[in-house]
Amino acid sequence: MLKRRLSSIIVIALMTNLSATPLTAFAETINTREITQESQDVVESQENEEVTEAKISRFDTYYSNYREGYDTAFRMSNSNIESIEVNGNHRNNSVKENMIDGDLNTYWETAKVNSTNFTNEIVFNLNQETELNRIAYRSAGNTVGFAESFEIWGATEENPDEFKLVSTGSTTKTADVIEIKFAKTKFKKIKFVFKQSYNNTATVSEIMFYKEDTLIDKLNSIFTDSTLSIVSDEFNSPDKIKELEEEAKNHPLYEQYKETINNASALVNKEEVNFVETKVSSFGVSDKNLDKYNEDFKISRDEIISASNTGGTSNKTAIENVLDGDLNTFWESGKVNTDTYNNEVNFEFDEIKTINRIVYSAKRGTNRGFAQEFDIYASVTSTGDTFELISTGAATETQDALEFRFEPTQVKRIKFVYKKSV
Ligand SMILES: [Ca+2]
Ligand SMILES: [Ca+2]
Repeated sequence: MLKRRLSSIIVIALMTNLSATPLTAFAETINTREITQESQDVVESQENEEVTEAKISRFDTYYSNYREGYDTAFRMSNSNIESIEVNGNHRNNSVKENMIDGDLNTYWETAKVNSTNFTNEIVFNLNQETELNRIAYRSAGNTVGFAESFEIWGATEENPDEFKLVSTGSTTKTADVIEIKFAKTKFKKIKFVFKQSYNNTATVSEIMFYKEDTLIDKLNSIFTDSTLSIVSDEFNSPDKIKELEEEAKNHPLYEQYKETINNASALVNKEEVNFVETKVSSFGVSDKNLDKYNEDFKISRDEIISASNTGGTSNKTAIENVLDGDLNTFWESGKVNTDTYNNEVNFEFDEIKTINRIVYSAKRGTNRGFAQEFDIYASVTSTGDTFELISTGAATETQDALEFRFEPTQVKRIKFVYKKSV
């Protein structure tokens, strides 16, 4: 489909603008995965062995559609829990069995609050010694009794009566299931100590034990930070990212990470952007030939998966109107450009396409809102701060459809910024 490689999109838009200001900054809001992330500082325990500071984050997997598959692969079965011991008994009907009944609404609560001479702790005795590196924990739903500061101790089959400190951690109370991650360790017994807890009581609505998942650690470190713009050295080559992708295909959470992997792959394999001044010309395709021309070269409407704009809309117009192929329908921004604000329209394609043109037309009967000066940014990813300026142009207001031409560029998302308009 060579013909489609150089395609245009039809943009029919009206913009209201009073002043012109250069674009100074652009950024996207990124959702960060972690709520907290403790440093991996290593501290020395009394036995002079390494004790890791736990990494604590919201346990997104618990809320995922793929939890069942994930648990099958990585969770220690509750059938391996021989018994649970608590040193503070239980309050009312909040019995210890509630910790592992699979129901977040039921919980264990100690009958004895923490004090200067009492610290709540729970010991899980296992049938089979098991190597674990994570505990998923949730307090009672109202966060009363949440373990704000805790210690995890372990005893092995070889020395079942000798507990050693494995990890320490602290975090802000939350009603979410959290993941507490530490260096993988063999446990015959697990002791969870409530060093400090909300309201000094101790509660657990569910506690779950997980084995090491080395792949998810890699998948969570594909990008260097939450801007999702720089691929980590470990994966920053076509071969390396391909290898990770192949490995990830068998992981229970692959569907959740697919987009992240695709975005990293797009950046790693990205062709260099050649910035040029936009070549502005009349879009010289006659009405008679337009359908055929569009069929050959235009990105079709169903290949554009989202259209959005900053600044809202006015006159009951909609951004969708710029894609409907009808010159008589238009979009108008609800906000005018100012010294600190430039209107932008954004489009996302279903996949990366190589395009070299935007076709643009103003509202019928008036040139109000015509884009006299503009910047065009492109990104190869579906999310992240990865836009690059590919072209800057200027045009004289006209009722003609104009073609804004730039170098063939790979585009997943494209952003058109009104720097100055009528
Ligand atoms: Ca429960
Ligand atoms: Ca239209």
